[in-house]
Amino acid sequence: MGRADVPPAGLGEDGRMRQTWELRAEFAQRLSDLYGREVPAYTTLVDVAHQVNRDVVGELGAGAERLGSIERVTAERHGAIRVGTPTELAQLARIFGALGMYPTGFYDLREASTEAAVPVVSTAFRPTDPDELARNPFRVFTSLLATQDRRFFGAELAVRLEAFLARRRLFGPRLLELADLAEAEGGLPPNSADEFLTLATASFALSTEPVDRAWYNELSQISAVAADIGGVGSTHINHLTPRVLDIDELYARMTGLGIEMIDKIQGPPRWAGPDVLLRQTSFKALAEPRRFIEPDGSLGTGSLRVRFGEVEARGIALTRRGRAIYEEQGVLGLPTTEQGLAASRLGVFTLTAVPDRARDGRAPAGPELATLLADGWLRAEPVVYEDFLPRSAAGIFRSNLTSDGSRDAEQQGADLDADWLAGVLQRPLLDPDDVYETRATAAERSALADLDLDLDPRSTL
Ligand code: OOG
Ligand code: NI
Repeated sequence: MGRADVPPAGLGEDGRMRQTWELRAEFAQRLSDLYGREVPAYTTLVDVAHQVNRDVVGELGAGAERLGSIERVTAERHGAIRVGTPTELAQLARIFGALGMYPTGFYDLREASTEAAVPVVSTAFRPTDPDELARNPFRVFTSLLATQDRRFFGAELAVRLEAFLARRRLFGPRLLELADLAEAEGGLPPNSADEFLTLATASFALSTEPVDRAWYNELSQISAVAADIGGVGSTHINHLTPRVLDIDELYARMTGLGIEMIDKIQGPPRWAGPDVLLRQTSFKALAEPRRFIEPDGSLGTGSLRVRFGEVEARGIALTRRGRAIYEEQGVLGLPTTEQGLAASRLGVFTLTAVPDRARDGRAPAGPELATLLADGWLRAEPVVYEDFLPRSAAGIFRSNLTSDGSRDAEQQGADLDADWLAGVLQRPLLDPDDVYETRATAAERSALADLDLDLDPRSTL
């Protein structure tokens, strides 16, 4: 047998390269299986979410799929992961890079929560290309502990905390090597894909290593989030969030099943207009058995409540102007129809020219968007909000903390901004508004070209 007949080493049956999106979809599935085994109530939440979605589709038909096909919505999840050091976050960025998920958005939860101590800054790793989102929109809200912020961690404690974190290794060299390869090649051959996904999934499993009780408690005094991140030797998936089409109904059904939910649904309230941005709620963190090393050195048992079951409903993305109105006036400052959101450029939409509209010899009066929409020259498809809301995120963190922790307002906070985070990540940190604007503007330009019109210079979002 000549060399050419020998199958390349390490390839499986079909030898077909697993593409980036397939790795992402498979990773999301494996994480979901893992988390379902670890937190059985998650499985209940997913079941109830799917029932609600089926009912909404039954009631509304195709209208229920206005913001994504039922297949996409059913498979859709976001995860939440928390890490302790810039090195850990940069490594995580390589793993997510292999899955086609790029850091998007800067969320400073230290500032978003005035009541509770939430000493983290966060980003979301997610696909940004519309086709990639359609294939699998898996995203992970990822938080980094701000050990350098003296309002939370005094200098002496910060030294011990940073030393503790520097000793642990969350992601091994083989995992990172495969991640880099997958990102460079746009995928992996099946055997390597399997190895990569196995190692990646395992690094987010809850560890059975005993927790140092005194150390964990010391950090808990400052913030339960600090203890969850810096009090243990590994990371884990905190929650995995399914998407539901009617979150009020889901909240009621979960409560009806006797499952204790947090006080409220975060984000915009239910209203008469179209769903916008993001609404979230969760069941309360459950006690999970853990082993401890007691202060006297003996091995003990106990439990920790850190993992909760979040669920979300996604709506239409808002433009910068739309978002500013929402921040000032809430949803009641927004138009109550999709057409109104599109025509006012407060919501993000992709425009398409209506085919054959010009057949009767008429031409559009001009490039004015509201008129083109009203006269039926253009059709507007809503763009779903793929990101997070800092106040909701802080609210979700907070409603699952057993205490508000403490912070010393006399101390100087650390200046951690989006540029700083990009430096930590060692890759560009995308701005969600830019991502939406690029997509909407490209669609608008091409729709107008189809009508022999130029982009309206006022069309910037
Ligand atoms: C993240 C909390 C925020 C969201 O979806 O906004 C969050 C965490 O608990 O690590 O999950
Ligand atoms: Ni979440």
